[in-house]
Amino acid sequence: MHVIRRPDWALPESAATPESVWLDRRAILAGMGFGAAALAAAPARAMGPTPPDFPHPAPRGDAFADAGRPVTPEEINARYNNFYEFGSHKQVYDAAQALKTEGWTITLDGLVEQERKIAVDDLLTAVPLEERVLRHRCVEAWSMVVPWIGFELSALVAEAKPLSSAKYLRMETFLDPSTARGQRQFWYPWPYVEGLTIEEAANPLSFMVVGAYGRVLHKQFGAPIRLHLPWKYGFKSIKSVTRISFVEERPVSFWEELQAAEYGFWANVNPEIAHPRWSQATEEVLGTGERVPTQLFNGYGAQVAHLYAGMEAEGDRLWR
Ligand SMILES: Nc1nc2c(c(=O)[nH]1)N[C@H]1C(S)=C(S)[C@@H](COP(=O)(O)O)O[C@H]1N2
Ligand SMILES: [Mo]
Repeated sequence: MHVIRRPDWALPESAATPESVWLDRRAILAGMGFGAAALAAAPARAMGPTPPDFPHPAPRGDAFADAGRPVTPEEINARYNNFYEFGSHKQVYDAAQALKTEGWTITLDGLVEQERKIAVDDLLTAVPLEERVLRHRCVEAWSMVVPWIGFELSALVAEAKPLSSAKYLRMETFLDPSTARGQRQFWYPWPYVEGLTIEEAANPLSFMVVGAYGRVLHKQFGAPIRLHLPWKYGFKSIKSVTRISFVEERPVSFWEELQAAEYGFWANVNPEIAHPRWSQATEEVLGTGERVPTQLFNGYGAQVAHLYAGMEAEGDRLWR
């Protein structure tokens, strides 16, 4: 994610060139005779502690058993994350281990019958859990495939009992600069915020994630609970959610606040609408060195395209 509003001197070099850092490292490894396979086979040394096996049954749903592409190896995925709370670069797995996830709660407030706090541990015994193998497309033009464990966001909305006046969900990540060093970078508008419409939240594809690769969610993936919206650019999939507010006005997200012309509210994946500074036509498949064509709605149009029917007036804003 590039942010150009602040002066160059304020930008750590790693934040200015996240993609080139990755590509260079890969090129160097390839040149040395280590391809993706060698990376995948590398010991889990730098992955951080391996989380325990997921403690509840979560059957793999037929509809999401196969993403049409191989699953990204866990060791690669767990060492390549966007989690700005722990640094504006990809290698945050170590720093993210500081996150304390025990006793985590989510506040449900705003336009709801009654404001409440719900413990994630309680939630897990109240909702139907399943495993879904899903494609994820970052706005930076790389992608991955992850076997997530989670439940439909609609189940959480049902717990919240929103009023009919609620039009949007505003979601927030924790705020704790003492454990998340990235939050001491004062020029970012912490805490991380994202949002979606009530209709989007009701769509069965909107998924709350609590596990991955058969385990409790790795901290660097946004433990203990994060969102995954597979048809939108990755920044919409907010991590480590602590609060969901039901609101009438469209929320302004973290990235929109920083750079509205580049990162908007809808951010639906579309290969034909370029980011202002790069093409979105293709994507690098994480860990393989392969580039593949990007698909409209990241290939999930059959499930979600109807949500945007008649919204042509939004123009390019639907796609970034
Ligand atoms: N709170 C929070 N959520 C976040 C981010 C972040 O920096 N902070 N990064 C986003 C971006 S840009 C992407 S691509 C995905 C990355 O998820 P992953 O690290 O599990 O691959 O998380 C999204 N959610
Ligand atoms: Mo992203």
